[in-house]
Amino acid sequence: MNILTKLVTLALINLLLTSCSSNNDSKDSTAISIKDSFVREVPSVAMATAAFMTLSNSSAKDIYLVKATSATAKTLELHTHNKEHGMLKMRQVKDIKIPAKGSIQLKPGGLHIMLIEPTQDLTKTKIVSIKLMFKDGSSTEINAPVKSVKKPMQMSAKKNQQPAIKKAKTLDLCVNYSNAKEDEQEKIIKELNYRNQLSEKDIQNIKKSIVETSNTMCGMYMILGKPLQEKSKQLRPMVFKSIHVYPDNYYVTQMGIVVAKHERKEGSTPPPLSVEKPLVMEAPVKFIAPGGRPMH
Ligand SMILES: [Cu+2]
Repeated sequence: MNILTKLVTLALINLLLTSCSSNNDSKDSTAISIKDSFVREVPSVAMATAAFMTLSNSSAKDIYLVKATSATAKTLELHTHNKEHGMLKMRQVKDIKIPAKGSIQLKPGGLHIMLIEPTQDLTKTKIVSIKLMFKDGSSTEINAPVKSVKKPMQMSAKKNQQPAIKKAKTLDLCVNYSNAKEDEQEKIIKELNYRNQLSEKDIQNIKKSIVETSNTMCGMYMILGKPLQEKSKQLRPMVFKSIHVYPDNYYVTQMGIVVAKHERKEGSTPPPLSVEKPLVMEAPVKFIAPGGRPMH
């Protein structure tokens, strides 16, 4: 080998090394970060389980997960769920795209990594190592904890739909109704009905957006929103009256039912909460008592 060939060889090696290291920076695996990974715990007789996680891509190009391997199962496949004839069915996919500057969630009922024929008892294994391979040949390894996912996904999906409304305080449901979306509003009416909060008049008037006597206070809130001001007073045992001030009207409720509506104009005062005492009338007949004194 003469000096020239030696130099050329060295230069080539150098070039290879530098191009390798610059490649390193743009490797798919370095742009990917993974969080919340777990493998579903299954009984030792189960033929398969699945791994879930969130993959984030910090680079400006789409990255494709193309393959996964693990010592914990014979075969690993990339899967998704499709709805067919109203049923969720699993399908193998050739890759999973992690969008540029974005992320993708592998979750029960959606995309997942299927671990077919586990080689270990997953009720005893705590951590599963999975190697994820990307389109450019780079790879990364994750350690996913084994977690028991007790509820079937359909049940948990159903449970997740309603709890906000089921748990909400009645007053909040009444007050928030007017700002809710249309499909939410239907659910709120259903829930308030279930709690026996609404009168028949409410159901009619909510659609008409008017408040009349025999609407409930809840119905009034649903139609008009929260009042500008409220004043309540217990008049006597079991009689509780309130005045609700709205821009155009005062509404008086008694025991939670609208009993009166007064126009609110410049200079008007709210109606009194208690009815004035009846005037003492003069007795219609004057007579002389046995003692001789006039009575009335
Ligand atoms: Cu699957």
